[in-house]
Amino acid sequence: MKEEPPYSFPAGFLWGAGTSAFQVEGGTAEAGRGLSVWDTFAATEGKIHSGHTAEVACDHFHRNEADFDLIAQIGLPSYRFSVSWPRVMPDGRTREPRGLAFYDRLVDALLARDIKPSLTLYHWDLPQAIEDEGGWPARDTAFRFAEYSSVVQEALGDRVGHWTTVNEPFCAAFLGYGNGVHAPGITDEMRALQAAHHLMLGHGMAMQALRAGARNGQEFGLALNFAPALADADEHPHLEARRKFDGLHNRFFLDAALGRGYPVDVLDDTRRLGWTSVIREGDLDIIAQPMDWLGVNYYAPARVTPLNDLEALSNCGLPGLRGLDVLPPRGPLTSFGWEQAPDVLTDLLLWLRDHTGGLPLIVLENGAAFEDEVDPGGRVRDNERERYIHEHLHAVLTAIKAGADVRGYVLWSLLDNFEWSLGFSQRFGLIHVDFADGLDRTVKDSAYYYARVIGANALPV
Ligand code: IFM
Repeated sequence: MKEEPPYSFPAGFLWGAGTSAFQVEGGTAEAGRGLSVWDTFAATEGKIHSGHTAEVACDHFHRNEADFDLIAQIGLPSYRFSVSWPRVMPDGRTREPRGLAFYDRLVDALLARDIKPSLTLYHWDLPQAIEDEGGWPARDTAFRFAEYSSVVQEALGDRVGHWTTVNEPFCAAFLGYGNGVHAPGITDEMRALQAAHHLMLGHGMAMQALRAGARNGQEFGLALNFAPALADADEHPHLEARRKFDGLHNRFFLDAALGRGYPVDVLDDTRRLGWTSVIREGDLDIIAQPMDWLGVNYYAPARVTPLNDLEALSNCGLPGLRGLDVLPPRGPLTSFGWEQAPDVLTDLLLWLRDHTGGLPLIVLENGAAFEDEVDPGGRVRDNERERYIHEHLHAVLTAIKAGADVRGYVLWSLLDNFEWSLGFSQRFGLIHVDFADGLDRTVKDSAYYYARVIGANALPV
């Protein structure tokens, strides 16, 4: 048998770049769109860096065709985007035909350029009306989410084959309702864990609804963000700190989705908060729907250290975490202050290979923010991002060679965009957006590097 060249990716590997609706669309008051929790949060003083809001964002709502021309020009085979629930159902329940028509045109515009659409149903922009009825801590929200998923499937399922139910339930639950740095800005440990359960229930119900309406060749999965915990020493208190962080951050959502229920150690750590009464009989079976792949979002590890006082709240403010702190990251860092640790991605993919029993994996998010500038010659020489992409793709290849079934890599992000509570201060894009003047787009050098890798389906040797 002919040997594969050592630096090539498997045939059929999914390549692309992603965005999410609230971060890029703008047009927040157009075509009947309702308010989302993020509109409300961004309008609240002191919540977003420099008071930025996403009313215009990248104006992708109006400029998406031009952005898709750039995708085609760069040579990216797929585009991952999210549907804004309040755009297609302004009150979370009632269809808005103009919102659905927007995504209808968007999908057609992608297909006309031979770009494969990859759709995420929930990337955090919950309709404010649903939040007003209790939001994710309320059980009813899971039912509303499943209904919304069917509506989108009915409208776009004839042309979209690649579906993610929920993106990073960890962030929606624990940052939204736990430490309050994300919308809706609530700080309540019990509600954060209840929200987490209902997000997972919503995922399971959406999977059932999507499968019921599935067309040939459609694939469905969930995207989880992993922050592998690193301990400084191989001794009991350090390993215990690692176990606790890893349990809540990484195993909690994963084990439930895989059909193992919530990890017993995490239940033990958090039970006293009184959240488990929301888990009803049958819920865990609903959550455990078979997935076609798992979306793996990876940016950085977390270095953890034990505290002497086991009851002391953790400095990361996550619900139920006591007796450990997260240490400052170690260099090299991105402009976000995140540690660049590609080797940890290899370890994570290999751990997932074993822990999931070989479920296909897609790196659905990976990328870095740097302080990119357009030079006088009109070029963005983002060599740091180029190196970052190279090292992380090398890490993916290493995991594949060691037997991880990784089927794709989707870079975050296509465009510089609204980075949640950090506003426009963090540039993750392959394409520079001039937020100060006219929203002009400039394709960065890293995009051309990425395109060369995709074209060859291999890393340059
Ligand atoms: O911009 C976010 C994205 O919305 C979700 N995952 C992490 C990215 C970078 O912070």
